[in-house]
Amino acid sequence: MTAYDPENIFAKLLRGEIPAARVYEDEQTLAFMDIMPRADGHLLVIPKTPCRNVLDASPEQLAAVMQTVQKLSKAVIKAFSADGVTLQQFNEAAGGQEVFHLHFHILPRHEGDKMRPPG
Ligand code: D5M
Repeated sequence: MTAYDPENIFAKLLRGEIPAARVYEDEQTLAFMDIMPRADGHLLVIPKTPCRNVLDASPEQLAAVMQTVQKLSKAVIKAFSADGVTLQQFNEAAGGQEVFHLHFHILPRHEGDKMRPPG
């Protein structure tokens, strides 16, 4: 697997080199609004430590990120009066990954809605 690139955009965001609409932070994870939202309230959750994707993640990184994903999934359902959430996560270019720092998408969903296409 390709090595972690510390110049990826989420690494820059973690270092404060580029802005982000941060919505949640704890010792191990950060969550912010997706810049190309496919649903209102579309969030991304990332570990604060270097990690390319799920294939590269330690059990501790996975546990921390998933705990934040669960917490924020419940929070966005409340905040957006949603009926559920879609979680998305991509690994390597062939798997649809574009930013090579582990991240989970949280997309609030409403009964009968259609998720907007990327872009
Ligand atoms: O796609 C990467 C996702 O990350 C995509 O939904 C856009 C989002 N993105 C890219 N740059 C930013 C910044 N600067 N802030 C917030 N969101 C961003 P994936 O296919 O999941 O790797």
